[in-house]
Amino acid sequence: MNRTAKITRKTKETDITLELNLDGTGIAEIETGIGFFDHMLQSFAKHGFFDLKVNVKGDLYVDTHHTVEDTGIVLGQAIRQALMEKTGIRRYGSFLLPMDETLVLCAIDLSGRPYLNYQAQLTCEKLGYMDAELVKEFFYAISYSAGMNLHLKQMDGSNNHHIVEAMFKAFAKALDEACGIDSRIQGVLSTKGTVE
Ligand SMILES: [Mn+2]
Repeated sequence: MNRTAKITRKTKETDITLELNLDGTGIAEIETGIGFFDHMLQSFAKHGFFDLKVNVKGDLYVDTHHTVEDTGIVLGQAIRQALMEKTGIRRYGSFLLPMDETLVLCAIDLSGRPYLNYQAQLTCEKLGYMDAELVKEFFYAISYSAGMNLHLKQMDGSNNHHIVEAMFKAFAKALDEACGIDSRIQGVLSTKGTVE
């Protein structure tokens, strides 16, 4: 079974086409117009074993805000759509990802209820061409559009590139676990009977 989604979303600010396969191998074709963001999305696909195609034509003449935020919205929608009724999935996932001096914790509950707890101290304004403050906006957008409880916490680290890359990789690993199928689970893993 391949759990996939294809979403197109066009506004006056961005024009996005995104294809996601949760049961992929990590093949990524990313073009957002923001080099650092492409690098992060490629890391996300690779380390989560997700196949991901993203094409964004955003209003980069304004700044990088709409492009990053809207890509988060659409990626969250794709995750939600690909998971369908969430039958048989583990629902919870977590990962503690080291990258040199950096250590990042990510914990996810695909509960249907959006929540973001983001704790990181970036000390730069820009990562390449991308505004550093947009890292939080990106994860906020995903948590709300996918309906997931997402905790991302920098436990240690000083290099901003490492901290952000570790966040994307920890998120990928935790999401891969949470989306994974456990054959012991009959229906949906909830005493309430639903995680919509
Ligand atoms: Mn890197």
